[in-house]
Amino acid sequence: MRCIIGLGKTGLAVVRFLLNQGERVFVFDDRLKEKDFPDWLSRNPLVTPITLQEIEKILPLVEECVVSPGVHPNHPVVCRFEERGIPVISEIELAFRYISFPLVGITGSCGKSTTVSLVGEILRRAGWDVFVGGNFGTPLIESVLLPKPPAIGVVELSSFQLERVYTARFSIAGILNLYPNHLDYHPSMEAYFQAKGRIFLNQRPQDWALFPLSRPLWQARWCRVARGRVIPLGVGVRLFEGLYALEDVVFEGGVPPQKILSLEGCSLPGRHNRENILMAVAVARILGVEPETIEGVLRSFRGLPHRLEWVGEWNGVAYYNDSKSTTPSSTRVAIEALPGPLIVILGGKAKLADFSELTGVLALEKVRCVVVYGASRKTIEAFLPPRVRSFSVESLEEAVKIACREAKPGDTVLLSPACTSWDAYENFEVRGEHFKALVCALGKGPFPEPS
Ligand code: UMA
Repeated sequence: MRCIIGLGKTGLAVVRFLLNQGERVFVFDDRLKEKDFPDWLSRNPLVTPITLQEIEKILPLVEECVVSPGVHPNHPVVCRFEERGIPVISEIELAFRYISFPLVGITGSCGKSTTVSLVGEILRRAGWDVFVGGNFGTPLIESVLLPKPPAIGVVELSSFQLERVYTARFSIAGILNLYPNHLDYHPSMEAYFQAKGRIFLNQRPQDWALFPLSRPLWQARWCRVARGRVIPLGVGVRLFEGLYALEDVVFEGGVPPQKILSLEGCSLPGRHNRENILMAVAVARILGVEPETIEGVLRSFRGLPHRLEWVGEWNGVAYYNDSKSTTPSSTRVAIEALPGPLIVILGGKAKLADFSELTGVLALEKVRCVVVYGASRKTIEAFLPPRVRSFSVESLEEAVKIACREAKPGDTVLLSPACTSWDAYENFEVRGEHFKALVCALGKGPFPEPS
């Protein structure tokens, strides 16, 4: 029998799948008592819930565990199964055993959801029947229960999911970047790197490995672990192979280089989005999509909610919602991406106590002022550069009011918190929606569409 650890989105999808296969399962969740489970699970005689105290009893009956990504590797239940030599796998690994279509896997610390959805859009526009999911939205295992298998799957992969991948193979695998993140889960940056690198683990020589050359720290190591054909990607540099973007033009490296397509009219801001776009273009080109189709999608793609999302413009001031940024690294990327003058709103509940990565970028001339709010505001304040004007308030509501008061026509107000939302909200989406509502109320919205 299998034991499913964690009954959130992933665990429930795994249980549903295994029941569909006629299997009996054990299920474990620390919040088993508090949770309301659907009838198909709580009343099913094939499902046996177990508690921490009951683990010893079931050990001889369990052949394999499927653990949810958010369950820490040092969780006592995970450790007990591992000590006993029982394999503990991720849902991605389980799904792969049943999947008959090729997979494109995208990972990285930032930008993977945007890239995955962009790839999905391009492939759909080109006529592919595509499944898009993974860490972004729908668990991969759900694709196995579709009435008709898709032609291809495009999956966002977190380091948590990749850590427990053993045989899953991604015909096209891309790593966008690597910044300090989830270091409460991975013991070191090296361990985080190793987990991400598992995306290339089962590639064959005919597969494709993609990564930007803009991260010189990691690039040589990606080259060493990649087993497929490597396609380097470059923004603002010429390459002899791979794909690169100079200004608004994407070239395929070679002698002479070939102009592939134009990025004019593409509304995703910032250099990091150029890397996301290049990754998506590379995947699409490998799959034979025509440049005109890619250009069409790039011109109409507006990005994802809460990721440098344009909210509106009021009195000549543009407002951006980047609530998804929960680490200093991704906030740094957001500040770098937007033109000044900028008013930056930071705060919430910090994941890390170190905000030094923001000190330099907040000292840039283009930052007019900084507003910090929420539970970790004192921690953040200690890292603000002396030059910058700053305000410290309790709530996001007050932060928005101050930002609006300080902004002059031509300025941009950016919410990019560098912290989790858990001091005041259920998740980053709720925080982002609240920010948008506050901004719209200030401007007596709704705002006009950007031209
Ligand atoms: N649980 C325990 N014990 C624990 C921890 C959790 O019993 O110690 C239980 C909880 O009570 C809950 C369940 O496990 O019932 C939650 O499992 P989970 O945290 O793995 O969450 P899921 O709902 O399964 O969602 C996961 C991903 N969450 C995480 O990786 C934390 C979702 O990514 C993903 O969309 C979903 O699977 C489908 O694949 C979210 C995320 O924040 C968006 N990801 C991180 C990120 O993007 O930075 C990696």
